[in-house]
Amino acid sequence: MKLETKHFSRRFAVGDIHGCLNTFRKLVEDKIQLTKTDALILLGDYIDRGPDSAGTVDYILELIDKGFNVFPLRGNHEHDILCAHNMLDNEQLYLFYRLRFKSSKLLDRVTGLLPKYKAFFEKLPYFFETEDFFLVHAAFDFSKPNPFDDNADMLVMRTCRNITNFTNGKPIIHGHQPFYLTEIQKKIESKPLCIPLDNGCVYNKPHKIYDYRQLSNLLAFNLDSYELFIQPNIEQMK
Ligand SMILES: [Mn+2]
Repeated sequence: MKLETKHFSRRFAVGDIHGCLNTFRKLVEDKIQLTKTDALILLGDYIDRGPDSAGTVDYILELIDKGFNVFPLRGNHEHDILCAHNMLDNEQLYLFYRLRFKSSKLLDRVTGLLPKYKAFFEKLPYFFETEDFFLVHAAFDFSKPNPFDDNADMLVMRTCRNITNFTNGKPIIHGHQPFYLTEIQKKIESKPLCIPLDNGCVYNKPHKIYDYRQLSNLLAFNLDSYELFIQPNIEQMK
C-alpha cells in the first residue's frame, strides 16, 4: 500500500512491541515526543508475550483517535490471532492465548476475539511503500514473480533475500526477527538496503537462544536523519 509521508515534519518507524505498553508509551511520549505533525509507522506484532497486549492496541487506537498520524502494519501475531479465531472454538482460543501468550484480554471466553480488536487487526495492511522506503513486518521474497502479492512471506520471512530492482533502490525497514543492538547500529551506519528494527523489546530475562542483555530495547528510527532512539524495557515482568 502506498503511503505519502514527505509532508510530515518527522517520520519514525518502530518495531515489535509485543505487549510492552509502558515501554512503548515512554518511547512515544518521552523519547521521541511525538507531535501531530509527525508520522509514526508501526511494523506489527503489537500483541503476545509481553504484559499488556490489549492495552498496547488500546493505546495505538487512542493515539489515532487523538489525531496523531500513526500507521500500523500487520505482524504475524495479529494475523495468527485472526486465523485462530476462525479455526478454534472460543473456549480453546481463550485458554490457548491465556497460557501461551498472556493475551486473554483480547478475547472473550464465549464469543472469542473482541470485535474492537478483530476490526483493528483485519484492517492492518501488509506493507507500506513511501516515497523513499518500503516498510514491512518481516521481509519480501524477491525470488517470487510477484513479491508484493505474497502476503505470507511479508509476515514471517527471516531475511531480506534477493533484493533486486523491485525496490528501485528504496531501503526496506522491517521487524520480526530480533537483532542485537550493536548489529542494528552498525547496519544503520552503513546505510543498507535492509534495516532491521526489532531489538527484542520483550526479551528482558535470560533466554535459551538470545543473549537478552543485548536485547530488550524498543527502538524508534528516524527515516530522515537515520537517528535511532533507544527505549529500554521498563515492564514489570513476572
Ligand atoms: Mn513477528
